Amino acid sequence: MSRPMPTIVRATVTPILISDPPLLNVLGVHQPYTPRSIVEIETDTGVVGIGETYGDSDYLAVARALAKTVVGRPLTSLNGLSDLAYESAGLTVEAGKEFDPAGLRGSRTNEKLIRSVVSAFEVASLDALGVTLGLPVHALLGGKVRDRVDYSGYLFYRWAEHPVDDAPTDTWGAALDPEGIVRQAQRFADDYGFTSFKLKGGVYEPEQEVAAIRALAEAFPGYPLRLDPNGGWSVDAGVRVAEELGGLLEYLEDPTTGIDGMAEVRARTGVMLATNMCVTTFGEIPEAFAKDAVQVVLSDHHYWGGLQATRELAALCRTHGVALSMHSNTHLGVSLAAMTHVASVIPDLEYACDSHRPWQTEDVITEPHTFKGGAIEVSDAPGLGVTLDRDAMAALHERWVRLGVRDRDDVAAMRKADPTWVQPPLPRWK
Ligand code: GKR
Ligand code: MG
Repeated sequence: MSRPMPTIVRATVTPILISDPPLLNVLGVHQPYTPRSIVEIETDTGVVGIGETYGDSDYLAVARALAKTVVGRPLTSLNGLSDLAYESAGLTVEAGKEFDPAGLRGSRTNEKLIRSVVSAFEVASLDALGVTLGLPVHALLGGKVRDRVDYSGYLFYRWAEHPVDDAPTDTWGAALDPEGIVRQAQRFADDYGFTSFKLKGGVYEPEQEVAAIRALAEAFPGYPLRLDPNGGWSVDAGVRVAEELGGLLEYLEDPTTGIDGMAEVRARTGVMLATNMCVTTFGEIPEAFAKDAVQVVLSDHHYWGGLQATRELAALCRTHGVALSMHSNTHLGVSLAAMTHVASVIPDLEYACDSHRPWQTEDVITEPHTFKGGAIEVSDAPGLGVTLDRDAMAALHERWVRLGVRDRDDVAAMRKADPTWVQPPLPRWK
């Protein structure tokens, strides 16, 4: 006799603000606090699952609308979540197709917005389902093929402190030149055991960032290295860097914007190119793959629509001989747990995934993950294997209420240090 499906009796979305260091990128600098959303799904059997996603106002509005409409649905109705999200938010796929070339996450479309929100509801549902069945999330996705998932140390040019009062502080100090970047990498290697590094670029003239990569290669011989200016270079600058660094880089990430620009850098240099900007939705795949614009897709399970969608993406990539790895944005342990589960089930994951998590000093789970040997162990506990720390979440929510920061805005944050700062038009560096 089949058992009744658990039904969703409550869904809540809690916006939080998490502290963030002054990390620099092509647009500006991270704010002292950045928004995230925590989703909880409770079943009629009293099980609560959790998910996490972007927390900016447009995401939050869609998440709140979806939270109202999932109540009463079977926990396992995951394939209908996307249609429900469009309907409850009053959005359509066709509308909102705008390309924001300066956005660090590529196109901003309704589809991506919806998928990013759905991802947190899908993860929360899988967490609840796993707890109900006594199975880890990776088992619900077909089972892990590895026990540990490798992450790469994510290096940033940064200031020692935010240029505003009452901002969070940390002990990392400034990193504004090759020596500073090598020092940062050394601490990452010592504290977390990372054995590959990615440098966020687009901050200085490409030649200066080339010098930082050379310094890393010298300090960490044989370590895979990556450089990501978030589309901040012209095609010619991308070609120049690729030619100068070719042999030292595992891959070059989004040297320039757009499929055609990426395809040209690839055609002129043969260097491996990765992206979390020019291919961020399924619709962008056919043209990008046909033009050989991308050799590694950096999936972000949030904006691809969840863990099942990430597996679909992995299958598509495999079919076309394109590799898959993972992108990251500022996030906490719920997202890291979800990333680790899905990364554990993808057979051909050849590249260490990105994670901002080492930069975060706060979390909403009771036992934040620790990177050992640069990796996170895949949990076999039921569900995601993490427990929500309600007091911590309440404190971060209270901060969201009190400070009124609703969106991440790296340009506005930079203006606090330089009142003349405006969003740099891309390419920032020719
Ligand atoms: O955190 O500044 C940052 C990054 O630039 C982030 O926003 C990007 O989305 O990490 C991301 C990337 O790989 O492009
Ligand atoms: Mg990137």
